[in-house]
Amino acid sequence: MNMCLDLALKGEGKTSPNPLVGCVVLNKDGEIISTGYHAKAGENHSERDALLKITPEAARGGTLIVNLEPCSHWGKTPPCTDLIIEYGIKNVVIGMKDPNPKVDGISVLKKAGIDVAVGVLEDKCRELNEVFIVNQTENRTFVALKTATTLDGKISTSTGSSKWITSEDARLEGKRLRAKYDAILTSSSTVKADNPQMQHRKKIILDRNLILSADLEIFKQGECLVYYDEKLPSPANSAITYIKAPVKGDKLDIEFILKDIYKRGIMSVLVEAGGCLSGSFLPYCDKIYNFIAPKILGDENGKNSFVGRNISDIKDSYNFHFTDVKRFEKDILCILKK
Ligand code: AOF
Ligand code: ZN
Repeated sequence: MNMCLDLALKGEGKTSPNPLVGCVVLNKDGEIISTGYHAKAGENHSERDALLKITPEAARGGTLIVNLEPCSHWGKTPPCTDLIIEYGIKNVVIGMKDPNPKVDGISVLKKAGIDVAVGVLEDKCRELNEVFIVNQTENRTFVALKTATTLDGKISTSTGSSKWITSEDARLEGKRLRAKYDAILTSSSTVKADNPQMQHRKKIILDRNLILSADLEIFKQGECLVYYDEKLPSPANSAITYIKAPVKGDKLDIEFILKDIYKRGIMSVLVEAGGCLSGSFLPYCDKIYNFIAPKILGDENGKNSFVGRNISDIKDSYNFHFTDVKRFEKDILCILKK
């Protein structure tokens, strides 16, 4: 199963809206005779990828191991259960049940007389497909947020000086994280302050008052979606997708935007912004990547990573739990989930 998870990761960043799936096939003597993975939505599922590399004779009486329940429905590709049965596989070992309601592979395999074991390394399997699980069970985009702070939770000094809080290896990891997500999201204030490139295939920019000019670095690469106040006239620029959004309080309505990006097929998003937008996204956030540098500003006027509300009781804090901590040469990365 660990091998399946490694194989599945080869598809990372390329399978959306589909899950990450890897498969290992053993012959009746327990020897590995094939492996496969899902490389891209619309292409073969991992089970089909693995089985089509071998003959039914080689696989007969063997075991198929896969991190997600094999599908039993016609989607863009035929049901994997048909092929598993046709190949005479005797045992199927599954990491987790498929949250996709169309899939009922376990019963189909059992009915065909195959021995099925479910729940092997289940926690790891669920973690690998955390985005797919949220998409399938809650019909919404998975929201992750990245921030880089000093030990006292500051993202810049009071004058906005922030280059750089963390060191290069941690910043590189921050850029690598982007590739896992369908889109990155930021605010006009971040773009205005830093004129960043933010390399990604899809970028979402919240620019309520349309203050950003189209010649900024961020617009020079990738597909850009800009959300702005619906009361303003539509800007004319064919290279950028401008989308009207309602305003709630004095901000663009985040719930509207999250629903809209899901409709547009964005299954996961990484928010990279300053304290205001990060604070507004906290209620919708599934996962936080918080890089921490061993620096302390010690200045109450320094800018905080999350702002936007007043609370007096500690019980009202947003509660996450740590799922992982990674060490870099100087900095650390804390990973938290709801
Ligand atoms: C994958 N890769 O290896 C497995 C999947 O439209 P289709 O035919 O690609 O079907 C997509 C569904 O198939 C997906 O939502 C999931 O429930 C199931 N299993 N999908 O993309 C795989 N095993
Ligand atoms: Zn399948």
